[in-house]
Amino acid sequence: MIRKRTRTRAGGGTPAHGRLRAVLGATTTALLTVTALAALPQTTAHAAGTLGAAAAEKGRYFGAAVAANHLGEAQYAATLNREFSSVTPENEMKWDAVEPNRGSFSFSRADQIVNHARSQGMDVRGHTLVWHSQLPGWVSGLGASDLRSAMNNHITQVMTHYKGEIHSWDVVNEAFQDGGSGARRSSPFQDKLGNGFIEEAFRTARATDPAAKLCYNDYNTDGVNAKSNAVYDMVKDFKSRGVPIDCVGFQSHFNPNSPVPSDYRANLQRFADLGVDVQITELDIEGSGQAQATNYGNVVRACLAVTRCTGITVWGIPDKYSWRSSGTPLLFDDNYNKKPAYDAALSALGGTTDPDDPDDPDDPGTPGAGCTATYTTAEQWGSGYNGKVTITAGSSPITGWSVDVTMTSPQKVLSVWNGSPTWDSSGNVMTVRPSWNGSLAAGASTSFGFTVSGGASPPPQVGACTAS
Ligand code: 9MR
Repeated sequence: MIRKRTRTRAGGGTPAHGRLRAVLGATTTALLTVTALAALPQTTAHAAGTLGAAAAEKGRYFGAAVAANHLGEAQYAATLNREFSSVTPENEMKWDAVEPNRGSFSFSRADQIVNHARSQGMDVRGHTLVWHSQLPGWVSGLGASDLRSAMNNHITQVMTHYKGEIHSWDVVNEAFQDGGSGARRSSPFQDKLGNGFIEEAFRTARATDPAAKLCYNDYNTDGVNAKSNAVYDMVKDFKSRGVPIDCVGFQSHFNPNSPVPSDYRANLQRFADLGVDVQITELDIEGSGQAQATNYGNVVRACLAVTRCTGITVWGIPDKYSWRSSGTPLLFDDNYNKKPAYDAALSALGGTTDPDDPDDPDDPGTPGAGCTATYTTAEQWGSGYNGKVTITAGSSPITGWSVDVTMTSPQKVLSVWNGSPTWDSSGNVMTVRPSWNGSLAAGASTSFGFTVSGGASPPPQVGACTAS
């Protein structure tokens, strides 16, 4: 089972925000002791420097879709941890991932994401319980009465496993057809159970985890059109009959053929006016440069203009891992540099990049102070793997480095080469320093390796590189 929630970022308590508070505290104390300065208001002008912290100051979350197999990549984890206050498992909670065979549930990859999120104080969006896609063949083969009980059992089992851990669930995903018909999409659920399957799924979900917000989620519903009208009518009907629904997710996958609609804000608002929260759930906008940045800024401003728009999730972190990577639709480039789109989103949230933030990869910082650590799995076998961490000096030479590598029990490190490890008391965290390879010229790299037994997954968590 998953550890229960111990703290939350709701209301602005991101780690980044915590750092900001610490800085403000120190600044405030210094100013108070130098009374002649009388410059206290300056401290309040210090805007949040990350997406999560800036969104929190507006009472909202800023999330990312996350894939479990990237969590071991140091820059991926560092960017996620620094910038985002919510995660959505990109594929790991879908039906084919968690119940590949009837009644046989497999939560390990989804748990990896939830555990990571919880350890960072992030919220989790559950995605998704009932969807026609990524649906195992055994479900499509069932007759109506079996399908009904399989659907309700799936919802109950998955939501029970994550009870208390999920802030919002996409209970039903993409149940309406594209185009002008406003009809329901053909699917095993629609075809065998009829329109009532959506209502039944929401009722089962509410009975299982009454604390989770229950959302209907879809795409091409971002502006006012026949499809969004059909969803609107369904939500209105649910609200009038007391069918439990709390939120509507607008996926917001935009590209030149499907641009940000001019009535985006108005559409979000009309749903909010029905008495549900609205969330931007899978945002990505193909493009580059200033045009892309302007679109991102407009989407963020639309959410902020709607009181019940409670948060935004982007569908991935760096462009290279996007489902539409060729369209470079995300906020970070392949090397995790912030794009103009990032700056536009942050600035629309009221934040600004802190010029002195040492965690900011765009901040040149103190010359010579830096190094980065990048993890890859070099070999893998049934019960273990060889890991490799590459250390690269920043723009100036370094004479030493250190990196924390954390294994998941019962995994154990059997040997380390090209690095000297020391261990914490749990035996799970090793701090690796150079053996012979501490001195690196500016931009030069070295690597160390290690053999792990006790499980081929999950990969280790590799912390930030500290240079000396
Ligand atoms: O990003 C997901 C991609 O990795 C999967 O291959 C794909 C399979 O259908 O699903 C993608 O995520 C989808 C999301 O779950 C629902 N809305 C559309 C998203 C993009 O296809």
